Amino acid sequence: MSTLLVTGGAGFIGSNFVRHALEHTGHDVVVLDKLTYAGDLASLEGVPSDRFRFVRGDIGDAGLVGALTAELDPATDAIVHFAAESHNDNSLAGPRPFVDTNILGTYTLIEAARERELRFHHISTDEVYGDLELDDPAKFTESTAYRPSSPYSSTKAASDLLVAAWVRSFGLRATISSCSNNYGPYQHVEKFIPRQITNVLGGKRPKLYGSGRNVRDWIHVDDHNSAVLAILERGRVGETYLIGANGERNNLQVVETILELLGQPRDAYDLVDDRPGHDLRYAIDASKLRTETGWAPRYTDFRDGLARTIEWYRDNEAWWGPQKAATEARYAELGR
Ligand code: NAD
Ligand code: TDX
Repeated sequence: MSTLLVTGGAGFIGSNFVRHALEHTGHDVVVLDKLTYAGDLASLEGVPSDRFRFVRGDIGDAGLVGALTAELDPATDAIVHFAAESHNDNSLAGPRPFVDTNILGTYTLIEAARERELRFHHISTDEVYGDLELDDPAKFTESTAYRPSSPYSSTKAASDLLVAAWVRSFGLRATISSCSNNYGPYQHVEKFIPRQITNVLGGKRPKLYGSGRNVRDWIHVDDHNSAVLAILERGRVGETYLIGANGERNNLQVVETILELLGQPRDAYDLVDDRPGHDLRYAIDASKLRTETGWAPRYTDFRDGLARTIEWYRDNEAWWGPQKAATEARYAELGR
């Protein structure tokens, strides 16, 4: 491959992917991003301009998508599709943009990929499988039935089904990856870990939904992105791969670790109203990915990865500061 068309490359995972791909591969990168509230060109500052181009636009704009895919060579190039409306709380407050971007936007991209016979990689989420009981020894695998709970996860599930149908019906050369919760630099302050870190840095208390017992399977964003590259290079077309790094923790444990790393009492948090329909637990079995591609995570010590992430937010208030007040105002309206 020589050029990757990366959708959503100004968002959290996409911008980290762009840096990772430019650093670790010889690919050039073209980013297509609408720059919604979640996209920020500052997340791409300093990437080498001779191998990188930014295009502002909507993945649902068939004319623009067609013009960009016309530049790609099916023999060498690929589309890596990160763009999405990604926040569960926003999907509960206003689902429409999730339908437009996650479903119709993905449809627009796979139609363009089909026309040009381009390799396509679709970024999905473990949330398409719904949730597990807290005491269930099981984890999600590629054969777990889809059972999404929220407007966000149901639109991600719908987009996965479109991609899978385009593989079967039209021979689209696509792969899908479904990853667990990411953490790391450049994550929007609306998400759990950055919200709590920046609350504490600003002298405020972390906010835990419900009992704080819900479990997420945390993975560092660089490990997610190295897995995506492994799938692009060595994954089998038509297959889905789950990405995870055995990082299960409940939300209370994560908040206690953040407080401890920031020198605060471990109980200096508030319990707030629960999220409606709040998924209990996610857990990933990544055996297929590991066996077929040889991928392994580098950030195996969550506490260490979290400490580095805290340092990044401490050093980069100029990046997150402008979003913080508006984000907390939205949460205040929701009572969370
Ligand atoms: P994000 O919200 O930080 O970034 C999304 C990016 O997509 C933004 O730059 C935004 O401007 C752009 N975008 C939104 N709508 C667009 C449109 N219509 N056209 C073009 N660009 C548009 O999201 P993220 O956390 O980086 O997630 C990236 C992908 O990874 C998503 O597909 C998400 O479902 C998936 N995912 C995220 C996680 C996680 O923990 N964050 C875990 C698993 C999977
Ligand atoms: O202030 C908070 N307090 C709190 O207790 C926030 C923002 C969240 N939470 C809880 C809800 C979840 O149990 O923390 C957990 C993580 O919440 P989010 O960061 O909103 O992530 P989640 O809903 O688990 O979804 C994330 O992982 C899967 C991403 O946002 C999705 O894009 C991805 O698909």
